[in-house]
Amino acid sequence: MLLKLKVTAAAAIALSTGFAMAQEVVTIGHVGPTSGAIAHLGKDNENGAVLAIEELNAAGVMIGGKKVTIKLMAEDDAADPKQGTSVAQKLADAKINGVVGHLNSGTTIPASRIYNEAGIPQVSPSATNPKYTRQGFGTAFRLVADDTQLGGTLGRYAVSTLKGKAIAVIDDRTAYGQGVAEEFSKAVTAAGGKLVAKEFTNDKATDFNSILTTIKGKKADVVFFGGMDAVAGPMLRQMKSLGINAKFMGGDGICSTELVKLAGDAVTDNQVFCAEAGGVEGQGKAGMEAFKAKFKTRFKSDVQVYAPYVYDGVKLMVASMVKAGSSDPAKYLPVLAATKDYAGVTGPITFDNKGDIKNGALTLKSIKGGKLETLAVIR
Ligand code: ABU
Repeated sequence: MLLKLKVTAAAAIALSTGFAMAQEVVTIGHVGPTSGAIAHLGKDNENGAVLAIEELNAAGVMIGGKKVTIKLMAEDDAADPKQGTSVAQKLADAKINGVVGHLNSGTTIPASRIYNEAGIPQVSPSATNPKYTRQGFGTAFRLVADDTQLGGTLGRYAVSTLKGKAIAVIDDRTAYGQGVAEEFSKAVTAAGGKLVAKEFTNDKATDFNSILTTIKGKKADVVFFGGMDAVAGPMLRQMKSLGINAKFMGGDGICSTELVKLAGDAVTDNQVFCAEAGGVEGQGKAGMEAFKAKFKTRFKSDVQVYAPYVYDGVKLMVASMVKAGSSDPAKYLPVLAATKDYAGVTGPITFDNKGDIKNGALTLKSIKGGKLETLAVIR
């Protein structure tokens, strides 16, 4: 009876001081495509946020002298720009304290205007189209290298290292796919390489016979695809059916654990090359391996690509609130912007004046022995 009375009294206090209680919950939004063809990547990112928040709450977070609980508000944008802006508005209306996301450039860029207008800090763990941080929004931050760096490095690699003589380019017409393919093409031309075909598809396509037949006719020895793993996998299978033995390259969108499964036995060792838009070297490798092991124990699945960047994004955002002594976006935003040498599992994080990571790395990988193997970390 006494216990019941105590609980009821606590509930009454909570109700009567609803505003004060609400101040003790800090809400971080996460948005990615948790439905559709790249749901595996969206879920991977979301799990990065879940893990960070579980650890923060377990350790206990004090902001401005008060213990707070961090809450995740996770939304699905289905990699669709319209759905992306709709969920961004939902998060802005809910007055979240910050957002980590979205996954795709095509959703991140339009959503960034909504967060900027609402004054909500946004950290993208994976959107690589340069435009995201070139809109003059003080609320937009990126934890990875951009398509200029990705496409440029891969273009030079195609000519100088793979010795491609006839290079074909395909893109999926998304903000990411088209952007990275353009940067790749520019770098190929600048390195003295020859582009023999420029084709396009879309991010939901499953039949590539027509464009691959054209590419076969041009005797391409390197095929670059600007797009995501869900399209690249079937494309590789159809290349094999058509007898195209060219090297296959792509950016971070194809550089996933899932691509290895999707391509299966359609690829040979050292045929597929891709680059993650980040990477760790030296002592940083042990921290990344520990993160991957922890992630596997918690979610019973391997990291796809960007879960560690989401994890860092959430922890960095909360660390900025702690340092500012406030979860009010207007108060912690300048602290977040001034981030210098934050020790993330993805490496040291310092932002430049656009909100881009300074001195971001790329990790060049190739499929070998049924796994993605690291060839080099490039800065
Ligand atoms: N960076 C590859 C996947 C996300 C995007 O930029 O669309």
